[in-house]
Amino acid sequence: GDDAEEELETQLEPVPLPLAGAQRMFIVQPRAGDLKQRRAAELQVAEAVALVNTLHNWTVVDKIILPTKNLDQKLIFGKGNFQILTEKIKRLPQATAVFLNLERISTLTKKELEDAWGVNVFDRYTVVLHIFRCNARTKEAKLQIALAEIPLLRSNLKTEVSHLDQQRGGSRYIMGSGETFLETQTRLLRERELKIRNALENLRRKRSILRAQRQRREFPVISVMGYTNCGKTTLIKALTGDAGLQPQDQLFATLDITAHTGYLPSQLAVIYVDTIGFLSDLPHDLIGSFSATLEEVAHSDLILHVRDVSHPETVQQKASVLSVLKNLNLPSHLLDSVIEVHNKVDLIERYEPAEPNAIAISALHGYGLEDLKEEIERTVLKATGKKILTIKVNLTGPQLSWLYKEATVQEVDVMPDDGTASVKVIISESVLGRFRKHFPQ
Ligand SMILES: Nc1nc2c(ncn2[C@@H]2O[C@H](COP(=O)(O)OP(=O)(O)O)[C@@H](O)[C@H]2O)c(=O)[nH]1
Ligand SMILES: [Mg+2]
Repeated sequence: GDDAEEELETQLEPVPLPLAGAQRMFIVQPRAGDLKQRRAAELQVAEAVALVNTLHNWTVVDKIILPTKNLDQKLIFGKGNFQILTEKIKRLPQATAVFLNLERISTLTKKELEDAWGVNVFDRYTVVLHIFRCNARTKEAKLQIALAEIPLLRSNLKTEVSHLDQQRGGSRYIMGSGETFLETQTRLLRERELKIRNALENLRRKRSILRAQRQRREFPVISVMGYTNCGKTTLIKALTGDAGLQPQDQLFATLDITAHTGYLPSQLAVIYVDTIGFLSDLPHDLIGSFSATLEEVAHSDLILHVRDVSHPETVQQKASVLSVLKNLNLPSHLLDSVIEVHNKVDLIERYEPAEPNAIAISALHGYGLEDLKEEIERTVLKATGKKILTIKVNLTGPQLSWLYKEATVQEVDVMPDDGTASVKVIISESVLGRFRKHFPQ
């Protein structure tokens, strides 16, 4: 029942990671070998910057690209470059952490670098995992993250134990059970992993029931998806203006900080949800957690697929977004109505989309946004079954204020002679039904 479930949830509370709270990051991007890799490294740094900016209390203080010959070896940088790096970090006292943009660094290397630099050092796996964790809304997503943390805990454990061994001159750290410390901890981790897997299995069975119980929402929800750095946040800002400062946002405060109110050309209010960004070379262990954080997308009314069409890998990126979307078990009407947005067209001369239905914009310069809003409105009205109607109301009664409250009033055309008004509203079938019932004619 619910009690057992709650107990399990507290047991599976994610372990605290050192990345919680505000971080001011210095990004270090190792570049393999020859100069041809320079452009690739620049793209990787841009992605890392956008990744850090995903969380509102993280900032980038500086970034650097450094060549390395030893990507797979213990020493990541040559002596000279390591010195440059150490100097640079010393001159950045405000930095709280170094984000070393490699998929994984060993716990040992991490410790050595931290000793040399005097700040925390994080690899991509840890950073990405933390972002996923902050984006996990559903129980399932949280469990997926807990699962992805297991390998991290395992490798921390190994280092911790070898550290203990060095201190005590042997591995005779024996608990009452006759197990060594390492054996006990390894067993606990294995048990934790098993529990998480079982809980996930149970949730999957229950999920369809939960979904059916979900309440109908009043405002259409639009999920904005795409690769990290493609311009999702810039676009949402451009579409909503300073909506974050408007009191209306309190209506959505329960939803999430990444939800923002915007208005379509006919004054229909919609909520834009900034989803977690796709990443190039997502570590394999994290694919499950990534999809789980996107699960909520299934409950939106419309998906905007934003592409950075100036990116050299834009075609592959599109393919991988579409393939993830297909695997999310989205309702087919949602999958079929995806609006493809081609962003950053200011970087390409005379851009013409290859896809006939795509909308070319520059979120940064505000180009193409009116077309986009119109397209969003058309699609949202269709998806939500809302209609734009003109209703005649008697001004002596409460009809007009009822409509203001329950629907979106666009225009009121008063006829002074007979005390009525023609009211143009955006209204759903169900609200219209209630209106007719309240105010029979
Ligand atoms: N040139 C250009 N840059 C853009 C455009 N839209 C976003 N950017 C830049 O791309 C980077 C990533 O944007 P952001 O909105 O944070 O991407 P997100 O990771 O998808 O949320 C930022 O430096 C933006 O200024 C655009 O239309 N043109
Ligand atoms: Mg963003």
